[in-house]
Amino acid sequence: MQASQPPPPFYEKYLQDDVMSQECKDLLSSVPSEEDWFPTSLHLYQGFWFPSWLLNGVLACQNHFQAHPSDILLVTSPKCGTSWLKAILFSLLNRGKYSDSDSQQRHPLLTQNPHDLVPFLELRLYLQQKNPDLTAFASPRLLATHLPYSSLPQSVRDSKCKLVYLCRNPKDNIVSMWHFINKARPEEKGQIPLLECLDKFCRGVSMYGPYWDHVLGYHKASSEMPEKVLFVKYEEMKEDPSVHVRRLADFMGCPFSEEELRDGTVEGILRMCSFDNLSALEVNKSGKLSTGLERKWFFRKGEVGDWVNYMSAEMGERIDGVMEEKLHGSGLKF
Ligand code: PAP
Repeated sequence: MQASQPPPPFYEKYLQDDVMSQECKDLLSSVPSEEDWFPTSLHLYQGFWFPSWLLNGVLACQNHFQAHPSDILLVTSPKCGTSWLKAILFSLLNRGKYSDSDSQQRHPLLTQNPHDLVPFLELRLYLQQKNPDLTAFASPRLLATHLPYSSLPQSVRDSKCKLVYLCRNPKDNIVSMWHFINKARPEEKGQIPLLECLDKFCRGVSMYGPYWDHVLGYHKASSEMPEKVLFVKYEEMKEDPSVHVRRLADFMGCPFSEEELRDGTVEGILRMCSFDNLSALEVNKSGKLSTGLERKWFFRKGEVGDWVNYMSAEMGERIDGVMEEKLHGSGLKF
């Protein structure tokens, strides 16, 4: 009897010759590249590193996405708490529909993963179709991206749409990414040593990296256009989530009423979106996203400071040193 073949890795379909545009193929063969962990290659495009399987989606998004002034875009580097913020932003915008106990039983987060409810642009919509029809999205459209500020589609930068940017302490970010990559890699490729991830990160070579340039781009945009870009840290959200949920609601133009503040709406949203609640739901324990990634991979620990359980003090100091040097003068600290 023949041994069954393992399923193809999730990215394989996006690398097929008939799926990739000629523009993307030309780019892939002309820009600097590095080995990635998935294991595909990373390519330096507009100053940032993108996996080969993703670049087609990035180009399609840049070429075709038309922002509306009412759009709200969540922006993160991968593994900065995207799933959590997607859940929170979705709940904030749709809270009117699920305010009583009957409608709460039908809350979409109970049966759908945050990534299904708030789709990525380049990492889903424009990865799966060159120019997807977005007319079915209700206004305001809630969408997400990992793109750096300087690589956003021109219409996003030109329009009055709003951007919520979430970043995270790089040490926890690396540890989270390392776990994720090791789950997503084909089993026969084995595990990647954490030190290898760290070495590349410190050279700026990570998905959508250099990490510091990603953060700095949005930090600057937020300082210059606070009405357009809200800059949020995962650690601050964890420390005082209700303050930040109110800040998010104000920024998105849907502030809490006095009555909502009295009747526990903020706490209800935080309970629904908590790590414990979301990670225990059947929908997040099994099955795959349409991109092919397993839903359960997006819920690991959801803690601040978990890096100490995986990195030596020296490794931590090395990252701190690089970040201090790169963020020098920006007023930004982790
Ligand atoms: P993405 O950027 O690839 O979409 P993202 O959702 O940012 O991934 O990464 C998952 C991280 O968010 C995990 O962090 P960890 O590895 O350090 O644990 C995951 O546990 C965390 N996370 C997911 N849901 C929540 C939540 N509800 N609250 C807090 N953290 C969460």
